[in-house]
Amino acid sequence: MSTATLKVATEADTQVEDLTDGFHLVIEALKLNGVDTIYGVPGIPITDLGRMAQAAGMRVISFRHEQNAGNAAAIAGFLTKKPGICLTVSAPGFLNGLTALANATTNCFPMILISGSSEREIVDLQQGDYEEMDQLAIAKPLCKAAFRVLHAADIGIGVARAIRAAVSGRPGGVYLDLPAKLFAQVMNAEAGAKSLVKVIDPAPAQIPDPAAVKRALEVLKSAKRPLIILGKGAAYAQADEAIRGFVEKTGVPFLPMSMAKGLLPDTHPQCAGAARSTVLKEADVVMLVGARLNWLLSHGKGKTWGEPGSKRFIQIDIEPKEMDSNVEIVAPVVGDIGSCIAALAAGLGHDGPSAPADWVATVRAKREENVAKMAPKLMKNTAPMDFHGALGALRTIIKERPDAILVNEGANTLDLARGVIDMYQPRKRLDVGTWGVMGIGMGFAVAAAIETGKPVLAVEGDSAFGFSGMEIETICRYNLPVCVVVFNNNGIYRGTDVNPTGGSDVATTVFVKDARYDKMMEAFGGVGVQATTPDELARAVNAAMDSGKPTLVNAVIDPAAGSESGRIGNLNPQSVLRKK
Ligand code: ADP
Ligand code: TPW
Ligand code: MG
Repeated sequence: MSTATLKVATEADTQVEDLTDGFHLVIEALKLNGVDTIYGVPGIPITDLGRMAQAAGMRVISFRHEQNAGNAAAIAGFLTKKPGICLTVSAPGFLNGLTALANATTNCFPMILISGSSEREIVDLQQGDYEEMDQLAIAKPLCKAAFRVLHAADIGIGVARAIRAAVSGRPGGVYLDLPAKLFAQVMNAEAGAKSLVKVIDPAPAQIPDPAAVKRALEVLKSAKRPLIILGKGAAYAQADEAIRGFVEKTGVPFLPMSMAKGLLPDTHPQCAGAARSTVLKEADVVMLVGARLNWLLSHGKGKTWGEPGSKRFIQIDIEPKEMDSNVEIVAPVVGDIGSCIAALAAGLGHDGPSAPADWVATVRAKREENVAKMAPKLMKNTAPMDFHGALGALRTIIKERPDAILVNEGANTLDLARGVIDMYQPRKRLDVGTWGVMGIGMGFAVAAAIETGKPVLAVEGDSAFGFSGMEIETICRYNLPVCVVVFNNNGIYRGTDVNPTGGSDVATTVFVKDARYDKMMEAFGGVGVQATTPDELARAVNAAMDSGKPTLVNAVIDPAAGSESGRIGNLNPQSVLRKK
């Protein structure tokens, strides 16, 4: 604590006391728990906290908007299993970070939003303090846990509780409220050091009940058409070898959810990604591994799932309340995925594969048929490009560079890239997640580069990019190996809609025609490229990945190529009065 102490002479210089303060205690508490990076935006009352954290050897990454810093922290949590830290100022900065905190909680990503706040006495009497807001109360319903520290001596406990809350059980977002006064509070340095807590075993293993494991294996073995669905919880768990071993030992076809792609390669013989509708409709036993039966899986019922009553579900999840959330789960296995998969694998014994050969063959045939159907679309070398032609080029790049991280958002740009670009390694695909939220792009890209040191390819719809586009300055400032490809179709879903009144305002989904997003990157010293064909696109992206220079490629996409809301247009409510 040498940099964090202040010597104060008392009683006519006869005694000297070492002091510390709230600023230093917060930094030491985080460092003690292995936090080495903070994502945030400076300002009153946390400017000096950021400065001092940097001086103390932490990486402090300043963003242009708190939502992007929050998204960076959230995905850092997903990638590392340690809580990502986002640091913001009071009320408006806090609110800007809150969307990311809520999104992290929804996606089960561990993060801690630390916000400075105003004087409690003034806030609670609503006397109009600088950036006055009852932040703790507002954060509470949007995160897993929310804490406020009022005394410097409690900083260690506050940080420890925040870390445990974020990563134990089902991971999620935590809010930590630090009022301005706390930072300047002074206390004895030795007592301060003793008050800090190094969290032991922050995410304890949760071992499943052997009876639950046995029940699950019996259901799986009784299946005629079994299917394993891997979700992002399985990717988060970092039990990669165990999961792969289990899936291969059973021989059961597997379907990866978007961010679980690459846990086993999409080109694996058991991968049913290209036979999605067939396996969902026809499977008789479905084992969910870290995936929820939410809207992304049509709630486990309806047309997608074939005949009513035709399925039995096994679910592995750390959250007991998740079971039976949408349909009956006949074999719930509650525990952490690493422990559950280990127990299931041990229980399999030497019985060999449980997947009947005719089912495996059906799935494989469907998959090969669909892959063959798509192949010619990916080879089109036209200008302007359509989505498939452009994505065909990017698919080859990820195949050749499987350790690159793919960030992806948009509507058509998202849904089509998910299907076209095969992933080969775990936790390499980062996207809009459970909410389908736009705006994660540049925050995710920055954190992916910082946390992994790997090259990042961010494939962005032109609308999606706009939500966080200013952070390309951040990418240039920290000289990160990020290549952004903007799929520029002049708008949201399409660039061809017209104002039905014939008035001078353009249609609600249409942007400036032929915008040059590449010029934005040049403004900050990065590389900007305009690409009108898949060949040009491939050349530009390969050059960016080789050089590691911040790059933005404006990929010119046919404005008429997209469809409304990508693949989820069916979720749009329909007005009976709307004229077609
Ligand atoms: P996807 O969107 O990929 O289908 P979801 O976000 O819906 O995935 O589901 C992830 C699930 O994984 C959540 O229900 C969460 O509780 C669970 N989960 C997260 N981490 C673990 C873990 N380490 N062990 C077990 N379950 C986990
Ligand atoms: C925070 C609604 C879903 S997808 C999208 C919007 C605005 C943009 C689609 O256009 P884009 O992609 O990115 O150009 P493409 O290839 O189809 O043209 N606000 C938030 N989240 C969401 N999901 C929306 C709005 C939306
Ligand atoms: Mg678009």
